[in-house]
Parts: sequence; C-alpha cells; structure tokens
Amino acid sequence: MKTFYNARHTLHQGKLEMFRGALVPCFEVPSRVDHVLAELQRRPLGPVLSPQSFDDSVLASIHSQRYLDFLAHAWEEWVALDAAHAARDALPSVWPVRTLRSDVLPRNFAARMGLFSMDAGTPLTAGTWAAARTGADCALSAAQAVAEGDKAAFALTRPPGHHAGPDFFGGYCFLNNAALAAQHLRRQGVERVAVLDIDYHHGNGTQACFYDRPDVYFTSIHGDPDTEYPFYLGYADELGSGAGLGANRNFPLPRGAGFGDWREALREALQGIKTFGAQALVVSLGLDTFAGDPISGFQLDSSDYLQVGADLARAGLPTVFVFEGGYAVAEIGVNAVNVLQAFQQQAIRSPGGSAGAGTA
Ligand code: OKP
Ligand code: ZN
Repeated sequence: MKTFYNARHTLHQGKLEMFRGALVPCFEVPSRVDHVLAELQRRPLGPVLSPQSFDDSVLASIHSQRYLDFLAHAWEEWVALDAAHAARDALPSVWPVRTLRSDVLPRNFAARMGLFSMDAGTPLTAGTWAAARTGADCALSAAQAVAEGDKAAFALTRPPGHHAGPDFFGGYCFLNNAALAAQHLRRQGVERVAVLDIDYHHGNGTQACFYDRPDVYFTSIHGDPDTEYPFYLGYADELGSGAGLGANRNFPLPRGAGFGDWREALREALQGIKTFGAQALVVSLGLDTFAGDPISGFQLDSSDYLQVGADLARAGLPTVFVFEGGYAVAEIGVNAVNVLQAFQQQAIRSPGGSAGAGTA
C-alpha cells in the first residue's frame, strides 16, 4: 500500500503540556513518526509519497469556519500580543463551560483559545497550522487513492486528529484527519463509510463529527472514559442521535485489559461495521494500546499487532489507515508496520475478506 507522508510534521513540536499541575515535556514528539518512517524503509510495504494538495472545501465541511480561521492565524496573534511569546507555546487557560456563552467570539486571544479547545495539554506552536494542514492533505490523499481503487493506503502524519472536533482542538489534535478521510470518501461517491478507532483513547472528535449522520458509522475500542482521557465521551450507551441513531458504537474496556478482551471487542466492532453495510473503512491507527505505552493502560505486545492487521484485512473493505497516538517511541515503528504489513499479507491471501477465500 502507498504511504502518504507528512514531511512538515516536524514544524509542530510542542515543548510542554500541563499534567497534574506541572508543565511536563510533551509526549507527542516528532520522533514518533520518524520511527515509523524508518521501519517502512526496512520492510516492504510500498512507496512513501508526498501528499497532493487539496483545497479547503472538505476541511470546511468537517470543521467550522471560525475554528479554521482561528487555527490558521493563532500563532501570529499570539506573537503579536507580546514578542516574548515567540519563545513559548500557546496553551489555553479558560473555557466556556456550562452556563457561559460560546456563541459570542471574544476579541481577547486567551478567551478565543479556550473557546476552541478542550484541555491544557495541547500546545499550539509556530508550525502547528502548517503541520496539521499538510497532515490533512495526507489523509485526503490516502482517501483519494482508496477511492480510485487502491485496496489500502496509509496517512503517516502528526499531530494526530481524532480528539479534534468540529470546532475545538485538544488531546494533541487540531484537524480531524480520520473524519476528513471519511468525508472525502463520501464525496467521492462511497455511500456508506465506517470509521474504526483503535487508539487507546476514545475518538471523541470523530464521534462528534458524525454523531447525527446515518452515512458514516463510528466505532471505537478504548480505555473506559470513567478513568481515562478524554473522560467526557466514549461510553457504551452513546449510539448516535436522530438520523444517526444506531451508527455509533463504543467499546470501553477497563485500564489493564489484555489482547484477548481487546480482540473480542474488535470482533464485535467489525461485526457492527459489516451489519451497517460499510463499503470503505477508515482506521484511526493509534499504537498506544501497547503494553509499554507511558500514558496508556492496555497490554498488547508487538506480535499482537500482526493479528490486528490480519483481523482488519478479513473485513474485506478498502481501508484508509490514519496514524494517531502511541508514545512508546522506540517500539512504535515496529508496532505500526506490523499492523499494516499483516493487513497487506492477509489481504493478498483472502481478497474480499473472510467470506472470500475460506478458512485459516
Ligand atoms: C492523544 B491520542 C498525559 C495526560 C493525557 C491527553 C492524552 C491525549 C492522547 N500527560 N493527555 O489519543 O493518543
Ligand atoms: Zn491515544
């Protein structure tokens, strides 16, 4: 499969994030993607390509215009406030929670930054917009390749995307790459698209983008939000709303869950996708389900990711993989490419999925 690589990812390098009352070094670091790229050069997955440039129309159909305008100009506004700001990243510190207004857009920069964010762990830097915007092009290029008949494609980019909602950033995410890929597939004529989120953290942003839509099914396996970030979404009783009722399915698992329970949830999630009648699949590929992840709590090992890739291939759907989280940097290349290579090998063995080529 083709990989669309965001060479501008290094322009986004957060310095510090707020964690337990202290500013600590960011977990979401550029070397994460460097390790995946290095592994792709060691193992024969396919060509590594630069993305095509897409105009802003798909972005504006997922994110609000006032949010996109804020992101595109936030850094220059931040530095205009005080030249000393150039040396440190912008973090929000005030939010319009219940009873406060978010319809009015204040002139004050901090007030707007809070209005468009969900946590103080996601620094906005000089190169955040450039990196995120090119990342969106990677996701759209991968979706385009699949729309044109490729069996699968991979968007290798950071910052990640699945926590970013219609009009907010957070959880290290700014533009929702997986949602953009799904929306692009819809616009290219795929009538029913599924998004499967296998990052450790619930993809609250992606769920929010499609919650009331019957044409995009969202399903996620993640740490129980009762104890795990993003806390305020991702419960099993979230089934969609209005016309989208029945097109959302969450599988929260307790912190500490092992591969057996995780894989059973994957089986059920894929069953839901099949019942929905998806014609294409977008996978939010987080690798923070790994036992060695420093901020997460599942127990997958590196060889388990081979099973994950093969299980995904047996769904028999054209698939866009979008890189999300994963903070065990030394192992993230092997773990990511294990999923992708096993997917590719299984897809060759049983084209069209498990129904195609029998057993084993
Ligand atoms: C992003 B993705 C750790 C606190 C948690 C937010 C986690 C965002 C995860 N310092 N901060 O889903 O991997
Ligand atoms: Zn995550």
